[in-house]
Amino acid sequence: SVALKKKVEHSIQEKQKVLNHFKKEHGNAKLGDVTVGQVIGGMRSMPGLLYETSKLHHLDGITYRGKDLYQVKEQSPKAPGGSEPLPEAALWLLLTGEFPSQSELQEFQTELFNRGQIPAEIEKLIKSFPKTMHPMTQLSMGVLACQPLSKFAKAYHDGIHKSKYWDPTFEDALDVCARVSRIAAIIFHNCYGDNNKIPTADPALDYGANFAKQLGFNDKTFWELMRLYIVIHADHEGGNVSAHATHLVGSTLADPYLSFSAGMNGLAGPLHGLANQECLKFLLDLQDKLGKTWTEDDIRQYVKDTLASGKVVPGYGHAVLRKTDPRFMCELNFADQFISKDDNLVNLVKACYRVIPNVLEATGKVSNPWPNVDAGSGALLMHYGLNQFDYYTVLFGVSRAFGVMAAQVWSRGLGLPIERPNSFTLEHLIKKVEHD
Ligand code: AMX
Repeated sequence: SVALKKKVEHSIQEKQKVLNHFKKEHGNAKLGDVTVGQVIGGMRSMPGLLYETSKLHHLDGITYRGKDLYQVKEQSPKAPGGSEPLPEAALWLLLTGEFPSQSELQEFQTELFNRGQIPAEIEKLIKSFPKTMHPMTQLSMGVLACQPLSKFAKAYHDGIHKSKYWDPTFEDALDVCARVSRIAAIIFHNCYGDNNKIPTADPALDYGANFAKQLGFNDKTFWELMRLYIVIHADHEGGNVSAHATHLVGSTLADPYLSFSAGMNGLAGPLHGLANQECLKFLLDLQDKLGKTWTEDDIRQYVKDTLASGKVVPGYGHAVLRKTDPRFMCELNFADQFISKDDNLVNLVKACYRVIPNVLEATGKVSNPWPNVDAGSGALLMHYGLNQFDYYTVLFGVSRAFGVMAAQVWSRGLGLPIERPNSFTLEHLIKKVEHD
């Protein structure tokens, strides 16, 4: 959309002025001290990244351009007759700080639909991935298969001036967001169906509905869930593994396809995006063991046994959050609004929420005993019949594209340099601390 590109260009130019002035005036200001514990402990809470699209607060949760998820849900344009926010409106918000007008939105929806087309030979390549390959591996490879289409890589090769890097990054970022749902739909049918019979996308539908339709789901409430799901998983500031991996690889001027694929490899880890698959497995195992007549005491004991066997309780805890994840609350609210009170699995999610935090707290070591986004998403998807749970992280990946790709436009727009933090061997670290 010409309007969107103009808006992004204008706000990047304005922000660049602020950044340059700020860097000149305050480049040496201190943001805090780095402790040995942080160097050894995964850089937890260490300031180290400029990331424009979203900011996580340890109690309020994620804000997209200053708006928390409840505000996003309330203020976002919706599908006709719908109540959930639209992914393409969230993408516009992440890029510009504002929601699009109705006419801007319609034009943008058409544009994303057109950008989503994948050349036949690349579709054929993605369709040839083996059924048994994990869907996240297929997602990462599917994105890489589209990399030859990168406009940034071509522009860089043709010698583009560095002040213009943001422009082909913007083009690629929108293309990646538009294409990733098509790639994901192909993967779904590669793994669980017939990839010669993928339902066609409909230009009259919005992004979330079209994605759901291509997966083979025609229930309008599921379309609403998909819209909400994509919006709430899109961005979680810059330090989480998928955003940081995308940002890090992008800082080398690797194009958005290469960077996003790297981010997806990080999302595939069980402590990050794969946790939603693990979480559903945890709930189903619990149901398997206890039947559908479980009690809260049964859950308590099951969680204690899980901890005693040296495993984490998936869906609980967070590196930054210290309260129930608002994304989990959005899922619960959706369940309350749309899902009948006799869904045993959804009721189990709710019962776990009543029981698990106390058990985790009692260990005395878990920094955050509250549920994160993954504690609820699987049960909602199961309710609508999406029970291929090794696919769930792919849904997360489709959504995450919106945040990390919008952020990459801004990283190139602000001319952020290649990342290169300092590392130590343990011997160097010990020497340094003992000498100081
Ligand atoms: N179950 C059991 N133990 C847990 C736990 C949980 N849910 N959450 C944290 N702990 C343990 C840690 O393993 C660690 O134990 P250790 O000292 O023996 O190694 C200790 O508590 C302290 O960890 P922490 O400071 O609370 O957490 P962290 O910042 O190191 O890790 C996270 C955060 C999310 C990886 C961790 O809470 C976890 O493993 N949770 C379960 C997996 C999960 O739900 N991941 C999804 C996160 C959201 C996402 O990215 N999708």
